[in-house]
Amino acid sequence: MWRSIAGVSNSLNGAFIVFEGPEGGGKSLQAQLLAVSLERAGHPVLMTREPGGTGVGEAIRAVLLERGDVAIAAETEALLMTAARAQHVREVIAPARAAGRVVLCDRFVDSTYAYQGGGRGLDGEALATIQRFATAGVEPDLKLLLDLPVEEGLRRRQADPETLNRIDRDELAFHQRVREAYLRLARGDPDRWAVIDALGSPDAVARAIDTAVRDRLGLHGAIQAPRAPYSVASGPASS
Ligand code: ATM
Repeated sequence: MWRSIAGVSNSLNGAFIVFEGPEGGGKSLQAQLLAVSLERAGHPVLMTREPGGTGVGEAIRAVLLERGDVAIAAETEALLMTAARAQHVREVIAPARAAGRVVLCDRFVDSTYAYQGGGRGLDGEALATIQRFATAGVEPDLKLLLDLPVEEGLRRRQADPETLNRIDRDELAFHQRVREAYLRLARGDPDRWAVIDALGSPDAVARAIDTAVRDRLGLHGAIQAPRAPYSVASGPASS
């Protein structure tokens, strides 16, 4: 299986790359663009997301995000996010990596630290304990933080009100704590995180991501550069 030894590995087989960040940074679009870029370079890719990615995970997602009518305590939210992850790791992520696919995941463990830890104020040690149980040691090789000011991210999200979920509707201060938590996490482990300025155009963000993947994973030449232009008709993605 691929391991991230910068400058040594020339294969992405089994690499696990996660997209993280506050709302409106365009994670979903950028994951799709990176998938296209990697597949053009001959790497088989699996794209997935959290909460979700499995039958039970998508059912949990619907309860967590789409049900405005049920009360969900912060602890319940953390456990449900983490329960979905336990299934996702075993049913999707670990098998795909073992088969040599590059796994691109829209959110993972750090979303729980940022939203339920930073945003909701839950204890980080308690969250870390349940993450260890859920992931059984499966860890991303590279974490891409698509960072942008919270006001701009929420403005982008609100441009598409139909897709707003329960957590999007939380107060501005909550989202600010989430962003700060992400930036702290990235500062604490700079080898694994790449902080990407998500304010730029989708093409500029995509180029920064390609560069981060090449540089951090020691894959010079593995991804075609420069990227082909992509048509992004509707502006930044909503997530
Ligand atoms: P997106 O698919 O738009 O990223 O939405 C998923 C939501 O779930 C997102 N919040 N909003 N709005 C972040 C939230 N989330 C958590 O709070 N904790 C988690 O562990 C995960 C995976 C997601």
